Parts: sequence; C-alpha cells; structure tokens
Amino acid sequence: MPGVSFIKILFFYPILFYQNCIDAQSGDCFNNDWSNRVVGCAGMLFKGQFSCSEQISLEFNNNILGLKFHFSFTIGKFDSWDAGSDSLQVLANNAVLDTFTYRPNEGTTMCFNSFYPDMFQSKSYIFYLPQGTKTLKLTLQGHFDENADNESWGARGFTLEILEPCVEFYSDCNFQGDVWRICNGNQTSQVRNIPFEIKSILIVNGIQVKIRDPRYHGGQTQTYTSSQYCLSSYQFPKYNQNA
Ligand SMILES: [Ca+2]
Ligand SMILES: [Ca+2]
Repeated sequence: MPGVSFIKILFFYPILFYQNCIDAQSGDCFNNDWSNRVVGCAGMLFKGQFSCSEQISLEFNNNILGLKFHFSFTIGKFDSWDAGSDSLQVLANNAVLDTFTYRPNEGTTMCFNSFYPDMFQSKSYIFYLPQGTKTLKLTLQGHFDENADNESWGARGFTLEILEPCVEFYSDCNFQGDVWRICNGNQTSQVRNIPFEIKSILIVNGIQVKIRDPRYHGGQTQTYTSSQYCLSSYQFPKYNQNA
C-alpha cells in the first residue's frame, strides 16, 4: 500500500491564547476588551476603576478549545475595602474560581483617596472546562456597598493560557456533523485511525495539524495552523479498513 495516511498534531505547550493590558503605560489597555474605562495608579494603567456591583467580562465565542486553562491578572485594590462586606469574585463561565477581599489598611497610599492605602496583587487560577466546550466567559464581579470615592478596584495584566488544548475534526463543513476530538498536554499526538471523511477542523492558534494521504495534495503533507471551514473531499479509506 503506497504512502501512509496520518494525522500528526503538534501541541506547543502552553499556548498563550490571550493577553491584554500588559504594558505599564502604553496603548494595549485602550481597547474595548473587558471595559473601555482605563485609570492610572502609581504609573500603572488599569481597567477601571469599578465600584458597587460593577463587573467586567470577556467572552471567547466558538474559538477556544481545551480541557485545562490558566488565567491570571493583577488586581488593583483601591482605597478602603472592608473585609466583612466587600469582595471580588472571579468566574469562568458560571463557575466561581475565587472570592477575595482585603482589609481597609492593607497596602500603601498610591492613588485616588489619599486617606486610604492601595495595593496591587497578582492572581492566578488553573481551571478545567468540560470536553467539547468552545465558549469561555471570564468575569470579574464586584460586591461593594460604598462608592468609588471610598472603595474601588481595577485590573490589568490579563493572560489566558491553554494548558491542555484540543483539536476537533468534523464530518461536515463549518464544524458540523460528527466530531472527533484529540486533546493532549503532550508535545505530539500521532493518530492512524480516522473515523470519517474530514470536512472541517477547529484549530486554536498555536497548534499545528499535519495531514498526509496519497489521495490528498499528491501525497504531500499539509500543515494547518488555523481552523479549516471546508476542506475538499478527503478520506482515509484504506487506513480505516486496516485499522
Ligand atoms: Ca488610596
Ligand atoms: Ca464597604
């Protein structure tokens, strides 16, 4: 039998999927991700400032695919949070990853109300999504009972990494029909049993999918680094028979 039909997937680990508001002072805070509100504190730009029950969120729609994720950001605690009554929640879809608070006297006076101290702290979360989830909504939800002149918050340095990414192969165009999924935290996954004709592939940025078959592109290896919405007719019949 001439040639070898195979799919090889290179999972580069981890995948840095999203970053925003990383620079201390320059423009990457000034977009509409999370919020279009930006403030400075001690030379650092933050999305904010927020108070009362304000929340900010960012949604990835049908373009994210993985089992294990790492989300991190830096919180700016501004002025007089009250540990008994004020808190910030971190959510991934509807799951609460964390609820945290600070005491009024934590930090040093850096910005806004000069009577009350402020502080920055890095927050980092590992979380899992159910297999097949393609949408992720990250939310920072405030619970405060006084106004921004007394207690508020901001956030900066948002990073989302995919620690265990997946690739999905579909039997119809536009990610419809039967689905065949490969997830892996390792560098490489090689597969020799393709269950159906592949018409579309959902690939997160940062993954390479290599496909080769004698009937396809003259037997040349095709490398895909982004989602394929509708591939021309493509089958691995011999390999299915012999699998
Ligand atoms: Ca202050
Ligand atoms: Ca309060």
